[in-house]
Amino acid sequence: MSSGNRMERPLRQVDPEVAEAIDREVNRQATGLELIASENFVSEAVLEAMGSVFTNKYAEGYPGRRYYGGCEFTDDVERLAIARAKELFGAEHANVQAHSGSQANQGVYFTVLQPGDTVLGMDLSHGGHLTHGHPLNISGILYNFVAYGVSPEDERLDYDGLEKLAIEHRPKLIVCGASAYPRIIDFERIAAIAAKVGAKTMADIAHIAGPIAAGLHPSPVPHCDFVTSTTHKTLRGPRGGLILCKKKYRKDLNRTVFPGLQGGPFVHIMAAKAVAFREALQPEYRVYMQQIIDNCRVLAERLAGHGYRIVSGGTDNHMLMLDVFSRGITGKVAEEALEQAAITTNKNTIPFDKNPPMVASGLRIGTPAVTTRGMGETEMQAIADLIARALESREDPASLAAIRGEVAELAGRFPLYLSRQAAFLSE
Ligand code: DSN
Repeated sequence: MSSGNRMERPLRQVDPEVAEAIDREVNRQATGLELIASENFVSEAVLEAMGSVFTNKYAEGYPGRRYYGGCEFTDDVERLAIARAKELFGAEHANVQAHSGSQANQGVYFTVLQPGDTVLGMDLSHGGHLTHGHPLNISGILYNFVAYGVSPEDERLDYDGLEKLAIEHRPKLIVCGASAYPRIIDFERIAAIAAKVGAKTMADIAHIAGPIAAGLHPSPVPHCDFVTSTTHKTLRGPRGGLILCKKKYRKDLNRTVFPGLQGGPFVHIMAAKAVAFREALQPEYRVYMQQIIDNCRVLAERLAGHGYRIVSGGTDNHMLMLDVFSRGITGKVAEEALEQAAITTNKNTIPFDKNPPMVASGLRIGTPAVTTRGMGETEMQAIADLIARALESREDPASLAAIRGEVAELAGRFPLYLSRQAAFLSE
């Protein structure tokens, strides 16, 4: 067999097992309700760029200064991604090479911190992120993170408490941003606290990058030294990281990402980031962002109507935190029951949780993915009703199976990746 033939055989022939797993995943995504707040469905254009021949290319370095030949088209896509990221967020500099959000955060830490330095970060159990100082993460292992959190009264960020901790500990860096916090974050106020104590600031906007890009959440870019993000959540791009910063940090930051932390960039992913940023620059994207926020508010109100406590009393963004333990159900049991009904969520600790993280008292629920499918407020009410029924029926497999059928019917009215489903459905 010639190498040409080998190259052109379809996945289904080369590796039927992986092909089948992909088919089944296409089907799972299409027939269920995806409510994980950090997930979304990318466009065919983003998928095409990710699956392009740029995956073959080594390109250590930055546009115009590479350690490999043949980088002229790589330079084109990286320059496009950088220019679009800067335009989208009004940033002075963008590094689009970070492989992930975690590496984007490390990129900032390694640029401005020395091991042992003191940093303030939001408590993971109050909605922060693993990479903001958890003792088992490299951030918590290398640096002396001190946690701030939300106030017990209203479950909103306790800015006065944060300021007290900043004055007491004189951190070198204040990290803000969250992965399970449904309210507006006052980045300007946090930057003012940092300025008072001579700390630098890093805002991790992985979750709310979309609302910020659309002007629907105050931006940290004018106020913070560094802004990090993933590109695959509300931004609806490929799985990857992004770092924005002031011009004065450009050289140090770029040197930290490469050669400090990473080798060759994922050129196919940078190409897909460029496509996603272009999509996010279109007027329709702002409409989409407004809809995920509106949808989330409706979902929260309807779930509250079913007797569930919503952490902090509501939501300002794309996610809500549902206190299922207020109805005697653990997050773990709730997640598993909903999964049987093809409603995908994740258990999550809520502030001052009495249950451990693998059990948890809450569910984190987000609307980016279902909104991408075109669902609106009517569907959110139906989804809240389905969630409430599934939780009521958590010990009744037959009822959960019936709800699963209703979920498939609802999902079927908002088709997803139709051309990719064909192979599976024709079997
Ligand atoms: N795992 C992501 C999330 O679900 O929020 C954050 O890294």
